[in-house]
Formats: sequence, C-alpha cells, structure tokens
Amino acid sequence: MNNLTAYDPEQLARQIKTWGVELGFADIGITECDLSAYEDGYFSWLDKHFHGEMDYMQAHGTKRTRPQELVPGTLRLISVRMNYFDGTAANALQQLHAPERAYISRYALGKDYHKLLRKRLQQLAEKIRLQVPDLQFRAFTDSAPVLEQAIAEKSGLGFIGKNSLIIHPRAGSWFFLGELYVNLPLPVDAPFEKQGCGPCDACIRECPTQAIMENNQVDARRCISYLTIEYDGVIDESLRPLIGNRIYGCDDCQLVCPWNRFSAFTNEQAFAHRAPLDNSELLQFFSWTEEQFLKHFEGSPIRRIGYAKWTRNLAVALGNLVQTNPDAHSTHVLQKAQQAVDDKIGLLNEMVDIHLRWASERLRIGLQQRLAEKKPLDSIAVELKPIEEISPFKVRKYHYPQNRKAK
Ligand code: B12
Ligand code: SF4
Ligand code: SF4
Repeated sequence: MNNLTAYDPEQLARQIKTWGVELGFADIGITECDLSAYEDGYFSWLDKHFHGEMDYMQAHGTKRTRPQELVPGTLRLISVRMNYFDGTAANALQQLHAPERAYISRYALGKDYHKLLRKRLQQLAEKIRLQVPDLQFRAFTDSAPVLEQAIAEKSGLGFIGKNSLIIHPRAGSWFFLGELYVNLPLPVDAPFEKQGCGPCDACIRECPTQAIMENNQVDARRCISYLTIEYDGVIDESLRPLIGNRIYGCDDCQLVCPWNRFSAFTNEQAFAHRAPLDNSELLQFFSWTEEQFLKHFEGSPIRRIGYAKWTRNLAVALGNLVQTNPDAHSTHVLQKAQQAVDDKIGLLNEMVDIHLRWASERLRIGLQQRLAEKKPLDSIAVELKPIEEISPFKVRKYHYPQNRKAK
C-alpha cells in the first residue's frame, strides 16, 4: 500500500475522467461506499417478490448494498456510463406500431455490452495502475451483486427516475452503467440529490403492463423486459396480449421520457444495429431454424435467451396480430401466421407449445371473426377504432434524441 500515498488524488481523479472519456465513456463519477440510503428500498423490493425468479437478485445478502462486503479493501466506486442508442437504426416507433413487425429493445440491436464495457473498465484500471502500482480493483457491469443505479446517482451521473432508470437531465437514459471498485481514497463527486421527474408520470401511464408500482419500483414479474429476457417459464395469459410485438426487452418507459430528447447517439461501432434486427417482420424471424438463430446472434445479447424462449416470444407477438386493424392485408398476414405457428407445435418443448397453441387459437378466432364480418371497405373505415385505443400499440408522444436527423 506504500505507493497509495505517492500521488495527488485530485489530479488522479481528473486524469481518470479524461482517460474515461478517451476510452469512450460518456461520463465518469466517483463516490464512497456508503449506500445505506438505498438499502431499505432494495430489500423492500425483494420482500414484495418483485424480482420474480431472478434468484441472483437475492442470493448475496447485503453484498449488493455494502460494496466492502463484496470487495474488501474498496474505498471508492468509480461509476461510468456509455451511450448505446444507434441513431441510424430504423425508427423505434414505426416498428413498435406495426404489429406484424418485431420490436427489439434498442440496447440489443448491436453487440453484447457486457464484454465491451468490462474490457474498457479494465483498460481504465490499467492506466490508473501505471500511476499507482498498488491499485486493487474489480470491474463490473450488470455482472455481479452491485447496486449500479444507486452508485451512479451517488457519483453524480444522474437521478433515479420514476421508471427506476438513471437519467441525466442533459443526456437522458439511453446508456449502460459500469463500475470500478478501487482501493484508492480519491476525492468524491457531488451526488444527484434532486429527483428530476417533477409532476411527469408518462412512463407510469405508458407502461404497457403497468409494471411501475408505488415508490417507483418496477415489479419485474409484470415487466416485458423480464418476461421476454429473464423469465424461462410460461408467460401469464393475462399479460400476453399486453406484450404486443415486443419480442426482446421493452423501451416504452424510455421512449416516452421527455429527458430523452437530450440524449446522444452512441459512437461505438459495436452498438451499431445489425440488419435486419431493427427492421424485420415477425414471420421472417419466426422462420429461422435454431442454426440460423445461433448464427445471426453470434456476439449478440439475444443469443443468451436461447431458441426456445425466442420462439416463445415470437409466438406471443404472432398471437397479438389479432389486435391489428381488420383490413385485408392483415387477414392475409393472420393466415400465414397461423400456418407458421401450427407448423412449429411439437418441435421444441411443452413451455413453447403452450404459447404456440395460444397464438394459434387467437389467430383462428380472429380469422373467423374477420371473415364473418367482411364488409365493404368504406364501412370498415368508418368503424375503425382510433389507434390510440388499441392497447398495447399505442400512439402517443414519444421523445427521440434531438440530434436524430443529424446523422
Ligand atoms: C434486475 C434488473 C432488471 C430487472 C428489474 C428492473 C428494476 N427496475 O429493478 C428487469 C429485468 C425488469 C430489468 C429491465 C430493464 N433493465 Co435492467 N437491470 C437490472 C439490474 C441487474 C439490477 C437492478 C436492481 O438493482 N433492481 C432492484 C431495485 C430495488 O432497484 P430500484 O427499483 O432501482 O430501487 C433503487 C432505488 O429506486 C431506491 N428505492 C427503491 N425503492 C425505494 C423506496 C423508497 C421509499 C426509497 C426512499 C428508495 C427506494 O433504492 C433502490 C436500490 O438502489 C441492473 C444492473 C445492476 N446490477 O444494478 C440492470 C439495469 C438497471 N438495467 C438496465 C436496463 C438498460 C434495463 C432495460 C431498459 C432493458 C430493456 N430495454 O429491456 C429495462 C428497463 C426496465 C425498468 N424500467 O427498470 C440498465 C439501466 C441503465 C440506466 N440508464 O439506468 C442497468 C443498470 C444495467 C446496466 N449495467 O446498464 N432490469
Ligand atoms: S420496460 Fe416496458 S414493461 Fe418494463 S417498466 Fe418499462 S415500459 Fe413497463
Ligand atoms: S417519463 Fe417522466 S416520470 Fe418517467 S422517468 Fe421520465 S421524467 Fe420521470
């Protein structure tokens, strides 16, 4: 530990921020290890079983809220954020409001972020070690019992919004978080003390499954992100229609957030969208074999969910095609969808089959109704429901980064 005194902490903290930016981080903050203000919130979330089947969220006791229990000797937490919104990807709203198309959350259109962020954090630590050879550190991103949002808020990277995400008033929320736990007594940054949502509650109102509960805690069991990515089982039948065409994750509580007008696009080539992920039809994805799935998703976070859950999610979205407007085009799509769904029943496992049978039945009933109700185009046009009443394919005000057109 001798060398720990041989540097100027103020100067090193400034250098860490400069190096961090050079390594592609959009912001870097430093805080100490006392997360006690967040401990009750975290345990009350667990007590309500809002974590669902994410056992890893409760497996580590107080290690998540007490950094020194996870990494003894830690004195400071360096929090970083990296933008991931790719401004060149197809428009999220258009994809979200076209039920025959597949919506994939913006963070998953490019390469998996875990490796990239950890590598950059490692590089940052190596630069610090050149100045302080006795540096001890651990690098994390979404990979260990770390309370990333609490650390980011305390480090001054943003406030925890009502949607429970870190939001910076000048940078929105389209970024990943990562941390370095270090044994250096660096000066700390001012925390974000003011919650910046004010009277806005757009995310709470717009959440398709009403997953944002009191105290702005997200009940993961209702959240589409959990249901389509983390959850391995049978999705509750009452929630399936609300999922719409979101086949991997969900962004609605960020798309509606006014602070995201101020977010910036990513500069990382790794997060650039891979065609056709940003702009594909459900049936195109559904036609992929397991081999094609594995090939297309090499290096992508989507590969982690496996082919069975991928098929389950697509089955739910195909079953939701019946929520589209009853025009001739969609009737044709329904017929194709039902055939494709029926062809996959019995090929994977019972969990997937339950969703396939559900989709098939909905498509069958939807088709029957449409064929029985065949009316001249004019009368259909008169009877069309306003699209904003058709949940979950809502058309409301969404906020894109302002520089969207600049690229
Ligand atoms: C578990 C998890 C999920 C779960 C649960 C989400 C949740 N809100 O808890 C699911 C699978 C649903 C999920 C979804 C998503 N996630 Co996620 N997820 C995590 C993970 C692993 C842990 C989050 C956690 O600790 N939750 C526990 C609860 C208790 O935390 P909380 O609600 O924020 O509560 C805190 C405070 O609000 C406060 N508090 C809570 N209740 C109360 C009550 C009172 C009275 C008070 C005073 C305080 C208080 O204390 C709590 C502790 O800090 C983190 C990575 C990490 N290791 O931290 C990523 C992380 C939060 N996820 C991330 C992302 C990007 C997403 C998605 C956008 C992905 C997508 N597009 O589908 C969605 C967004 C959904 C949403 N609105 O949260 C990013 C967020 C980046 C950012 N800008 O903040 C993270 C940080 C991953 C990363 N490294 O970048 N996620
Ligand atoms: S990610 Fe989607 S389902 Fe989850 S809280 Fe946000 S809007 Fe609701
Ligand atoms: S949508 Fe409104 S309430 Fe929700 S996080 Fe953004 S500012 Fe806060």
